Amino acid sequence: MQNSPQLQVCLSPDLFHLFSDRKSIVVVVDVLRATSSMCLAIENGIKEIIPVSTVEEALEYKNGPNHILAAERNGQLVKGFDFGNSPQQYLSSDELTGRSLIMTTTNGTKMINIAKEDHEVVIGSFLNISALTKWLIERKQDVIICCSGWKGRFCLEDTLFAGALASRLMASGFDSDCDSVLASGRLYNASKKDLNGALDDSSHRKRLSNLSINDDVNLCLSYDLTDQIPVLKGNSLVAINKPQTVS
Ligand code: 3SL
Repeated sequence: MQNSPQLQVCLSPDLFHLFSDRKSIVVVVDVLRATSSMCLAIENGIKEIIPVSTVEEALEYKNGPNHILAAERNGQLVKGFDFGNSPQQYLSSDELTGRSLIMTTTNGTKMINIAKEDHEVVIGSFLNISALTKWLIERKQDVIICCSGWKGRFCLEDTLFAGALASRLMASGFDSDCDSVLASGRLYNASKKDLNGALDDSSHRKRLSNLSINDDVNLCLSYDLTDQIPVLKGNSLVAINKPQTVS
């Protein structure tokens, strides 16, 4: 008899060394807003996303043909960059189709670069949750859902998404001996009727509100706007199933 695939939830990049097993698929989550923006960018025609950890690394790509450089720190667009981390910038294909997006964000791209050393990495958000769930079930491999958090700390929005995905996977035959699977699932189930309300007094929600970034939050909490699943191949995130657009 085949064993059930195992599920873990890692609540912060700083805890990842405790979970890393060199074999699980890692789902990187940064609901507000990096992984939501990535899903929309791929949906709307970006050929690949190169996630880099620092602004300096992003600038090294400056003169590349067809490159778009995106940088966010502390919720704000970094000076000198045209693109940041607002998912609304990735809603229209006009400027995106066939181009490479070089992206650095405060937490999300950092989590990707930590996980990629020893694991297959895919990108999760509410925007692609059903397609991602189906794909993970079909793969029948162990999974670690990794929350990007905020500068090493726990954050509520990523935990709610982890709980949403964990609940679906556990209902589909995954097994787990991980209390953060239980905790995130219980938190999600208590909050799912009003995710926006559940986040109302959370630290990143307040941070974004102080910057007048509210529409992004509603967009990032929408379910299933895309079937695209960005997967890391080498240093680039590309769509798992999408034919490449020629630029
Ligand atoms: O931390 C990140 O990677 C970002 O998603 C943060 S923000 O939502 O752009 O502020």
